[in-house]
Amino acid sequence: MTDKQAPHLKELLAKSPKNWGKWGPDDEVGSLNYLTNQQVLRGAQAIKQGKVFTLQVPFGHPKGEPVWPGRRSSQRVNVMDRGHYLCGKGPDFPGHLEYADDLMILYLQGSTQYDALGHTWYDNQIWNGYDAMSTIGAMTKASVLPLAERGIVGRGILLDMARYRGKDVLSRGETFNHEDLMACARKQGDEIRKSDILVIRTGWIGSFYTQEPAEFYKDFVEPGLTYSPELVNWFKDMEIPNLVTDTIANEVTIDPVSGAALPLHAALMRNLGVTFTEIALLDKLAEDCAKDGQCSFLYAAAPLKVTNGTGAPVNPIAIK
Ligand code: UVW
Repeated sequence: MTDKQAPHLKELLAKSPKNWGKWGPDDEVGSLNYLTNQQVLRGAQAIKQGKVFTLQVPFGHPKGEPVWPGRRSSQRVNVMDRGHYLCGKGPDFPGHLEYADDLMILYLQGSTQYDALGHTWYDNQIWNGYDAMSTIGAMTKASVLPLAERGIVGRGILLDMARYRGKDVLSRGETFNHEDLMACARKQGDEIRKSDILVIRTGWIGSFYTQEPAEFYKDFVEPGLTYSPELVNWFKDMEIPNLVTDTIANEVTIDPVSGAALPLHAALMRNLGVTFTEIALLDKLAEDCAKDGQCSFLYAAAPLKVTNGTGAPVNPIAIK
């Protein structure tokens, strides 16, 4: 993953814009501030048919969950069930009510999830300029909790980049930029509007379920958005609050121009406060949008309230 030629993000992003301080010195939700009451109502106006789509990958699928290399799928253990009662070990409640219980161990970044704004950084500072020392032991600044407490609701727009390029799945390392997103929206008969929640489909996460893990993870370079100063300025000017994709890391893994890994985590999340929703499953929503021509919807999501969490699982909902 290390590319000795890649510049330090401090140099690459030396002139890149920042929203630090824009919402005060204590802000921990960044560009979610753009999702005002008016934006929620604008999202509600996108509901035309009452169709509901849930966008989370399932926990406990026989193949596990698609995860960033080095992380592991969740583990669920049944710790109470009928068997406990059969061998006389179940608690005997007055009235003889019985129950089943599960315990789960999971990476908070290991399924469909919101990254906390402090999840990635460079140069010892996280979102809003907080010291990266605040990540040690527990994320005491810009954790996922403030995002979870606020909730994320607005107008979502699906940008089906795979279908736009005539493919089921974009190729390893295939890139696109904001111009491509706008062209895709136009081809779908819509347009990206200010403060829209961008929901970008590449087909990548869907492909996890149709091939062997060795093939999926081989030469791991996901397709996705690629860094340029113009793209970052566009996100800033468009006041984009939230980037949702069906990839593990929301951007091409290695920027083919600079050689840096995940520079948009730095330029968008750390510097502009754009929230990232990763590992969404968008195939059913995309199929329906292609059929009925409606690619905008009310997007609503609330990650789990994990105090000091670096991220948290979520099951976003799109209502068309
Ligand atoms: C990393 O943390 C490397 O990526 P992600 O944001 O996908 O969890």
